Amino acid sequence: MANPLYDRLFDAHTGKVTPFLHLQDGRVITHHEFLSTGAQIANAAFKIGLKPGDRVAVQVQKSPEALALYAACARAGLVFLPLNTAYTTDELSYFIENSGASLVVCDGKSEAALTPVAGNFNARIETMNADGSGSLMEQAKAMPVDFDTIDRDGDDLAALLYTSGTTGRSKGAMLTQNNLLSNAEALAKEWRFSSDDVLLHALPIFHTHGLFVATNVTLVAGGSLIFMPKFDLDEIIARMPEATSMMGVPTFYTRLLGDDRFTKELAAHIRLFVSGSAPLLAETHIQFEERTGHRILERYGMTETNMNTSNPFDGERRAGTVGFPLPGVEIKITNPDSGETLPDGEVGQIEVRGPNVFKGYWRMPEKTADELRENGFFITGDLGKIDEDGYVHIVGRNKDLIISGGYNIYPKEIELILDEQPGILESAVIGVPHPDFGETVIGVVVAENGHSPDLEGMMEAVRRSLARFKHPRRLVVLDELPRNTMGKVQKNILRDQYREMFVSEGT
Ligand code: MCA
Ligand code: AMP
Repeated sequence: MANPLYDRLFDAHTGKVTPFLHLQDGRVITHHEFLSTGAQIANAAFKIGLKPGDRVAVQVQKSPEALALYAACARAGLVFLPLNTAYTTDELSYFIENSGASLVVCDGKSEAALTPVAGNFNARIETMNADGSGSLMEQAKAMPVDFDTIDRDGDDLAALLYTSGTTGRSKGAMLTQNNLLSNAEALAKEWRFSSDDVLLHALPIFHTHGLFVATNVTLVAGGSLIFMPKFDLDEIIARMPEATSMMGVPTFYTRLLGDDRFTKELAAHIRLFVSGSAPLLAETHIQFEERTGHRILERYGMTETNMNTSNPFDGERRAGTVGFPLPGVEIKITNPDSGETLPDGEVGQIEVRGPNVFKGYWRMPEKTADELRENGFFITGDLGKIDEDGYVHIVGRNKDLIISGGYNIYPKEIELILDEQPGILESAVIGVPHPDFGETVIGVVVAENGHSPDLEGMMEAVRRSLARFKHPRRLVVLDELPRNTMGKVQKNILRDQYREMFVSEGT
């Protein structure tokens, strides 16, 4: 037996004193040091009483220790459940309950608020702060730097990542060791990653992009990361000359283009810029090439599937497309009503099958059956077409989803809160174009007869429940919502009506 994910991503670097993490303060952590910390955390987790298969819910700032916790989970057969640092206690409560997590690791600042929540669901709580201090590392530091790696099958769960849904309830996507490993290997090969690569890492490590794409690809190739706590334009510009590659959401690239210090010379050492998580405007792609001579490589993925398609490393990186299916991945375009495959060139729903596709939603067999067909094809909810040269184009969404700065926001979650407010009859939450975030959220509300809505009170209710990035940037009051003859709210009409609201604004 073995542990495919740990063996390939981490254990392959045992004993290497080559740099793995270059930190902002100039410190360098070698592969060996990183793996030793991971082993200590794995020992501490078992001492606490965790067993293989247990879920570990993690809401901590980005730090080398946080990444070592991911390595520890892979090694100890624990299921890593990373959570956005912006989530509120209400949101976390749901994830802890639904996942049945045995351990919650949080920042020391959230400990007081989360202790009762963890207690309600019989989870233990430990802390990990941005500087690596906290109760978990205190225990880990007293532990041996060796750990007998737990045997795992490729089909065993490695991670549980929550993704919101159109009904407003989040679902835990079950990702196996093979899902993650097959994708990391395919991407590293397609994008020609090697041990010489130094990746500028400014993405958060609680989502697929920063954790499984940027980190796993670098690990599988034996390269290193310039590991930044967050996207900070000055820091990115300062460190870019040391890097060979960068991955980001489109906002990263539009922010760079907005700064005159970002020049061809600054980007000269980089061999590859990758964009994903949200559509990259063709205009950004073109401007980027004019400024730097680089063509950004755009790829397409999802939490449930890791990466599905990529523009070619060699060959034409076509603006406005997401390239070709990755090796081993099949894509088909189907009629959303009948499920029948459509000919190339026609627009339909994108379905995907391959070793990257998740195992299903945690403890939600009906939701899994709705989206994952018995023949293995996953219905992505994205609308697209395949052109005559085989490039996949995403042309829209068959799901009510807003993507702001690379974060997904499901309107239903916000509408449920707005609808509950006193004097509100109904609401519709929509995404409108935004120069910095790509799209941003606005809420359209209709008051009950005779009421004048308390907009500040409504925003306060949203703030209490939901992460900041989900908050509507504006609330608009209408007498009624536009509806079609079937009575369905026509969000497209609202989107058209308000599409100019933010176009000339900065951030
Ligand atoms: C921060 N804020 C946001 C966002 N980020 N609001 C809306 N959308 C956002 N994405 C809030 C802040 O809390 C702040 O609130 C205000 O907006 C302005 O913050 P600012 O300082 O400008 O933002 P920032 O801290 O610089 O963050 C922007 C960011 C960040 C760098 C674009 O959001 C980011 O790193 N995004 C990456 C997301 C990502 O990794 N997505 C991958 C998901 P206040 O008004 O209170 O100050 S994985 C995925 O989608 C699939 C699998 C895939 O294909 O990759
Ligand atoms: P998530 O559920 O956070 O994993 O987000 C997945 C969604 O992000 C996909 O279903 C797409 O709608 C969107 N997405 C990811 N990459 C791209 C891209 N390159 N272009 C357009 N949309 C994308």
